[in-house]
Amino acid sequence: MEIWRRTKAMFGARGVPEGMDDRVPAGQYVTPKQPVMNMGFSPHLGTDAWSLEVIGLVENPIVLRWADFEALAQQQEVADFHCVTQWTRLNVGWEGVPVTTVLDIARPKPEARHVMFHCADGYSTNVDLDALRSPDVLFAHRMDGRPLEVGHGYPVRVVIPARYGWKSAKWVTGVDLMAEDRPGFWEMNGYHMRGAPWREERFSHA
Ligand SMILES: Nc1nc2c(c(=O)[nH]1)N[C@H]1C(S)=C(S)[C@@H](COP(=O)(O)O)O[C@H]1N2
Ligand SMILES: [Mo]
Repeated sequence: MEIWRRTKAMFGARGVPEGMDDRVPAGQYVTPKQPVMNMGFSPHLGTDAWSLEVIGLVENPIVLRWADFEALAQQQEVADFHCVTQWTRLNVGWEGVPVTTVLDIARPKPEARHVMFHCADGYSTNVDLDALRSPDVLFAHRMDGRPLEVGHGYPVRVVIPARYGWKSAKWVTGVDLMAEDRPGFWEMNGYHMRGAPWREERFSHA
């Protein structure tokens, strides 16, 4: 793989820069440039066409249009990104709306325990609601100081630093709150239901 060859050239055989071992989970290597990882195609979705629907087990189902979303308090953060195909990118800069802000508006019912994200490319992925309550989980619209590139999820994507990258849904348009866990696109194809990189939860063995 081309990235791996370049990484080894930069960072040595283990693919981890010096002093960064505690930032890189087992089985990962560091890549200097974030690849675009798509199931299929990159939908071209303008801010006018985009909306975010929050449905399922919520007291207040909502549809946020771009203007509503932009008006919510924004947060910036720097976080590491771990893809299950073994690349890790350190210090990715993100800006967006904390997912907790949107959940506070929609008000999950007490029986809601899991979420399915739905995306404009037909992709879906499931995440446990507790993980989404972490303050570093964002609906992001800027990456490294610029609006998201189309390939990285323009106009809005999810970012969940404590999960492998496949849970960070790009071109996100829907959030469905559920009582029971259900598999999304990759989870139906053998990926782990939770997918925590520090536990190396890559695949389910059920
Ligand atoms: N809608 C959608 N979201 C997606 C994907 C996808 O194919 N479609 N790929 C996932 C995978 S496997 C990873 S690693 C990250 C990659 O994000 P990036 O393309 O910005 O590097 O997006 C995730 N989110
Ligand atoms: Mo990935």
